[in-house]
Amino acid sequence: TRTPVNVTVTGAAGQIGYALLFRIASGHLLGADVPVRLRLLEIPQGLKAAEGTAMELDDCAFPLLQGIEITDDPNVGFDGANVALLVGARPRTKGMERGDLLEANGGIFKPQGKAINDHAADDIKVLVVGNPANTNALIAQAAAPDVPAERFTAMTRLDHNRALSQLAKKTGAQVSDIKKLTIWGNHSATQYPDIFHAEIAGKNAAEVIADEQWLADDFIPTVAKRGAAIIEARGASSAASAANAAIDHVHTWVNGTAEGNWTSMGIPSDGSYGVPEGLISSFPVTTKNGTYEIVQGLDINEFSRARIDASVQELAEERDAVRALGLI
Ligand code: NAX
Repeated sequence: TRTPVNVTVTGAAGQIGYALLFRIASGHLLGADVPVRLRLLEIPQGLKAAEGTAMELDDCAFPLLQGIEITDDPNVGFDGANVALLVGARPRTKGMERGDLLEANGGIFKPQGKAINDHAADDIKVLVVGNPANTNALIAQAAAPDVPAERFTAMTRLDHNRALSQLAKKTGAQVSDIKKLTIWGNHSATQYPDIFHAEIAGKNAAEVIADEQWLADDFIPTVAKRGAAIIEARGASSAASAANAAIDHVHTWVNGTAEGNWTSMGIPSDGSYGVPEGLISSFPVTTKNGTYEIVQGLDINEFSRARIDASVQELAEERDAVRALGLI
């Protein structure tokens, strides 16, 4: 039998947490043969609801679930963590300026980064889901100098999956026929879903579509604004699809991408594709044996260049703002 993996989920009592925890416990995060121990990290007001979720987890009698611990202390929550899913964040409320939002989240992600630095297992992998995800990941990473920087990642897999689904719908293909799609940049409205290297049943997607206007006026805004459309329809923000994407992100990171395909992850830039080193930006990546690599050598056309640059510019501004606040 395999050693259990310690998985910490912050914001465990929230709606993404509720959609996420049961799938982790049933083996979808790491594999059907990997036992897990869950740590639920919440703020004091969230502890009671987290206890309720833990009761339901107990009631599922998941064979792989070897324990649940609930805490409001990051030092306890990340102790021995192998995987950390940072979901809890401070949402933007009405009238809140970006600086206020970044500062409030700094108050969450800086101490969590420090606790990860001091207490997590040596092989810790971090996925930041809570928004603004890329910059929150940067804040946590900066507070964890002893952890290799590349272990801090931000979620753009939901955007990736949304783009796959839109493309499948447009072309009548199955999502499983679509490969090599890329989300570039920030998980925000400036993100750039790129189909110029994507393949649909082996054919170049941009050539299959052959409609730049659809790309610019329909596909890109539909993917980028999907979160708002879900809120409008559901009366609440994406939860199950976000949890699913978090599962996909970590599963792919741990278990590898398929030959001839790649995925999108927000990761610290090494300067590839003109993205300033250190920014946590989304790239096309392949994964293998728990590590990832940026796909190199893609030809970036003018249409893509302008959109990647705009999103990266936004990330640089967020970085400068958190730097000015002393958060990194
Ligand atoms: P909820 O408001 O339902 O839940 C958030 C939970 O986090 C609450 O239970 C709260 O008590 C807890 N929390 C707050 N501060 C905490 C802290 N310091 N430590 C531990 N727990 C803390 O939000 P939910 O719908 O679950 O969304 C969570 C985050 O995901 C939001 O920031 C949201 O913007 C973000 N999203 C990110 C997505 C992505 O693709 N990267 C997509 C979905 C989602 O919008």
